[in-house]
Amino acid sequence: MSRFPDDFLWGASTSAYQCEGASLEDGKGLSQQDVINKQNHDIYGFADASVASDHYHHYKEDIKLMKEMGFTAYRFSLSWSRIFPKGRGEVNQKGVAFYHNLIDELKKNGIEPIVTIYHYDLPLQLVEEYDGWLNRKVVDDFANYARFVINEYKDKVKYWTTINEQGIIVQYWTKKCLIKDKYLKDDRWRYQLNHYMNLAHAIACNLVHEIVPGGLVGSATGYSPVYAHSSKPEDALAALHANELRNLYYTDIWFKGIYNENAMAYLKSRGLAPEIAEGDMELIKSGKSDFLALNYYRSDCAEYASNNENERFMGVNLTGEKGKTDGEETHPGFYKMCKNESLDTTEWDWSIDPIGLEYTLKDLYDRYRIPLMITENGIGARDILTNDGKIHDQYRIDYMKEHIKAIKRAIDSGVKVLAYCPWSMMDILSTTNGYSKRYGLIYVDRTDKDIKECKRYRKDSSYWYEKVIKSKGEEL
Ligand code: BGP
Repeated sequence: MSRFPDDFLWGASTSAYQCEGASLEDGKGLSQQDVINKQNHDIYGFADASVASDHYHHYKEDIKLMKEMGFTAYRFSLSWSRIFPKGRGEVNQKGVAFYHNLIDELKKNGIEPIVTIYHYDLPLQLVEEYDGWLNRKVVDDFANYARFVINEYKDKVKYWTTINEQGIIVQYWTKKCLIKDKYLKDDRWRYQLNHYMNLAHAIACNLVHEIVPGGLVGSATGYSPVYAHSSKPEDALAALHANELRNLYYTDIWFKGIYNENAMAYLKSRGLAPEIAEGDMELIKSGKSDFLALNYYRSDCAEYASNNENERFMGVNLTGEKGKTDGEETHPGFYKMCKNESLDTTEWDWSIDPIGLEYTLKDLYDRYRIPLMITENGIGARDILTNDGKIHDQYRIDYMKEHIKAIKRAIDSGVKVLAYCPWSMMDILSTTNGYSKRYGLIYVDRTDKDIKECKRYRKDSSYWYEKVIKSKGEEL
């Protein structure tokens, strides 16, 4: 393999509530994820977010491990309720200091911070007060929080991502947001909250450009390209529709400042379209993104759906037994998702498709001519810690190797890719499967039921990745 560019950033990702723990320590307020994960704990037995991987207390050790692996970047998120325990108003100085310390420690070790402003963890207070993302008031509170953190860390942070995975939030709104029962019957709210996020995203882009000298900003999107199930024209059209509603509905907003027309026409026909107030589209247009951050795990497949089908959103596999995903997303008369028989999957039914990453990078670059970075990519698995403290995760090495090759092929064909930050730096609390499904390069010794000491162990993949990074991608 030939080398990656010298300025290519190599690292990995995490998010605050999934790794930090210390959910009520040093003045932090509760977030909606603290509550959602407590519910998951009570219903499914998954770990809650109170300790998670205890990164709050282990951050120096974690950065030492990043340094050992040769990281030049680390993508993480700020916890809004650690900084504003009630969402706005009084600032928690200990929370502010935690992120200064974290960023300083990264920089001391030559690691570029890539900061996500929002990764699912809205302060609980804002949900209790006005239903969180379902109320337009959240946009002002987000703007206040974003202005504060951008200003606070402006001299240390160049790369900012705004909101993590709006499209995934629309699909899994009750897992990513705390939604009161009264809204659940009306799926229009999914698109309404996304509209508020579009306003928040635009505001954050403008703030980075106003406040951070040389600052670069973009959204981090959960992106799966959609293939047609067969060469039948109606399946090809279904794949086109799925790509519009699941992907371009978001990316067109960020890079063209418009809602994708065909997706919007479908939403209007089903009574699902968001209300757009006067001036909203102007604000959206004003917020220019400098790059797109991609969270790429898998591709998807769509086929024709008749008008008689029932509307439904993405299903989830809670057990890690292949084939147990509880239903496929369906939009009557538009498309429905289906299994791609030509791809293998993880135990949780996520297809494994490195070529899909090459396809995505080339497709997005063709459409928008913007630099891209990979802020998530990885395989969830049941890793085993052996008696001699090893984790033999060859499947992760295979997965990452093929995806890195795909990125290189895209770069060689002219696509501008800035960074590779796989998911995740260490084992963290999975959004849907607790600690039974692990993604980390570093093993964290705890289970859903037993927190133990959260001791860190390097997995085989971390030694392999170290060689990759140190050879700038030459030694795969
Ligand atoms: C992305 C999220 C992450 C992460 C990852 C893996 O959608 O941005 O927060 O958790 O997916 O998902 P899961 O933990 O559900 O397997």
